[in-house]
Amino acid sequence: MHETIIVNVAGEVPFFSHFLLIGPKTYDILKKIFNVELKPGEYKEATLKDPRTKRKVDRVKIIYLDKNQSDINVPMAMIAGTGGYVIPTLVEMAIAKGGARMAAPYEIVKYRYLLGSIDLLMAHGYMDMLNARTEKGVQIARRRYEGALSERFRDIIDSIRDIASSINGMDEDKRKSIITRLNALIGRIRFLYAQGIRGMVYVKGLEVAIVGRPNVGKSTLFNRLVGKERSIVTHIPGTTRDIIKEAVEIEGVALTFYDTAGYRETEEYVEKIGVERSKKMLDLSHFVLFVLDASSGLLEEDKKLWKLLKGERIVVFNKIDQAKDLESFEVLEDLHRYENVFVSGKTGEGFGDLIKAIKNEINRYFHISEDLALTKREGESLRYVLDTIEDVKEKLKMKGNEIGSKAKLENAANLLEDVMGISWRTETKFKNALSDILEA
Ligand SMILES: Nc1nc2c(ncn2[C@@H]2O[C@H](COP(=O)(O)OP(=O)(O)OP(=O)(O)O)[C@@H](O)[C@H]2O)c(=O)[nH]1
Ligand SMILES: [Mg+2]
Repeated sequence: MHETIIVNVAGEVPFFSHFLLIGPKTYDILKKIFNVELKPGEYKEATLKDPRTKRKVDRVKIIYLDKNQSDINVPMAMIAGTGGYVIPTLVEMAIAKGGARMAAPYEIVKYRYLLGSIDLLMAHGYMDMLNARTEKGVQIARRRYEGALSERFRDIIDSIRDIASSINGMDEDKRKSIITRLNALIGRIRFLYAQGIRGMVYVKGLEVAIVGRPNVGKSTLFNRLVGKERSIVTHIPGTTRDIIKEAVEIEGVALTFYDTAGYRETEEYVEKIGVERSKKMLDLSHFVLFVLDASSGLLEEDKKLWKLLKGERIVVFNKIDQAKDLESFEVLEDLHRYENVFVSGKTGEGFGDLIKAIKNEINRYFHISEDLALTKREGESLRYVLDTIEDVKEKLKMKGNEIGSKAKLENAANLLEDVMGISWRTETKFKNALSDILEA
């Protein structure tokens, strides 16, 4: 670390300011600003003066740690003050006197990574903690930050390398024993994979799109579900154009509902874009609320959209206050494989059933209590490693594949190590691994 950065720890609290100054110039900068001798590890009081008016801004408390005392091997200081003006004054002076700069929230964790005290899995856990939506989500993220996932990755890497190194001088017994070990390893990776994919839902929540043809009442239902008049409702089909989202918490899980543009074939330019976005939401959602209009009966567009749906869904018959022709819906294939609920967005009738159906969907994801989570990138890498090992297992059943198998296993181990970011550490690696968070 060659820069010196200022971290505003207390954030926006007006009557309390708490800073960290971190980096090689920490000592010099503090000496210039406060004109005091600082001894490592000692507590010191000093007066902060405005550089222009020379008037006293605040009496601050400083604790300076040299590089041996600080946990990231870089000098740092904690500075606490009470007045609101400490913030701009101190920042201004630290910049002017020593070229320090204000740090982004993720920078501490970046330095911890670059300096070797945590890996990328842990770094991601730290950021997940800041972004977690529920208590359970924080717990999972914290375990990751503390290294629980890294430990599992290391075990897997060690096992892979161990097995790879024992592939030589093969006789039948050895071949059998290696295949047994590969089987056990496959089981472990599968378990971690399944657990981690479900676990991430606790951190990030579930995404639920409300879909249906125009005018069936999607926005009306959306507003009721999120408890506010967020989306525009009119009698005109094609009212909603862009996707509108809002999060609520149900059963300790953060659900983000997406109100989408009504599905229909249209040549109207803006609406067309909206419809494309709705279609995309079908793939991104964990499940959808498919809305039908009970007052109009089934239309051609309902049928078309039904055919586009692939995943889990709750079928919501809306406008039940004016229900007419419910039989017409029976032609939808597999209609009764999914939960059917009957509601009125207008009167609120049937909403208890809808919430119950949503809770059932949530429970499908959470029937096991998870304590680890994987990001998409980590999940894909594990998946790849799993496929590789299964492939190696099949190949090793026959003679003559030993050298190739050994190399494949070694590559798989290297890939996992790369996901952890521990073979070598760069800023680019950090940014790539956390891009899902940093760019959000
Ligand atoms: N009678 C009755 N009318 C409803 C009900 N729910 C919605 N409506 C009316 O149906 C019309 C369309 O409602 P929206 O919520 O805008 O429908 P939408 O599906 O979002 O429509 P688009 O955004 O155009 O796709 C409005 O006039 C609503 O007041 C209901 O349960 N009963
Ligand atoms: Mg709408």
